[in-house]
Amino acid sequence: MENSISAKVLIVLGSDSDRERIKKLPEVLEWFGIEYDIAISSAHRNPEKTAGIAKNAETDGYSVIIAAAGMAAHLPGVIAAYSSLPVIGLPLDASALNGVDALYSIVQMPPGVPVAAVGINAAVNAGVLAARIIALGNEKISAKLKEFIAQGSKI
Ligand code: RP5
Repeated sequence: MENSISAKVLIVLGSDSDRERIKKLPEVLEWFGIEYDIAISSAHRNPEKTAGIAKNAETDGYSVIIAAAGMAAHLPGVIAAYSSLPVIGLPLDASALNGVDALYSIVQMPPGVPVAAVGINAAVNAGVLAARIIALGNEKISAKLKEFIAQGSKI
């Protein structure tokens, strides 16, 4: 297998206040040896910045985008509209509805613009899903994934 998929993930957070809830995500990506950058950009407060980040993600060398947001979490959907990369939506518990609002916003994308939703605050699964996508075309990450599964898929 050639390393046709770059081991580089872009994490986009809807707000600086979301950092606390995704704490495990960098740890997971680091375990796999996946490079990442974190951008803070709200789909409604900084719409043009968000569009620019999404439009440039592929040429910037990222293979997967993880977009995390709470409340009416349209961020992953907006990013999926501007980029053809796989987008993993990570709904966060940031409101009186305890993340169910964000989950429904992310999981109910209209046909043709998919976002792969993980569970509420499921930062670990977002990271492992990114690793699984990258492993399809990256020998090093594929080997790490096999090691991860062999040790019980725990981090
Ligand atoms: C979402 O609304 C963010 O992802 C955050 O979870 C929540 C609050 O955002 P700010 O009011 O800090 O912009 O967009």
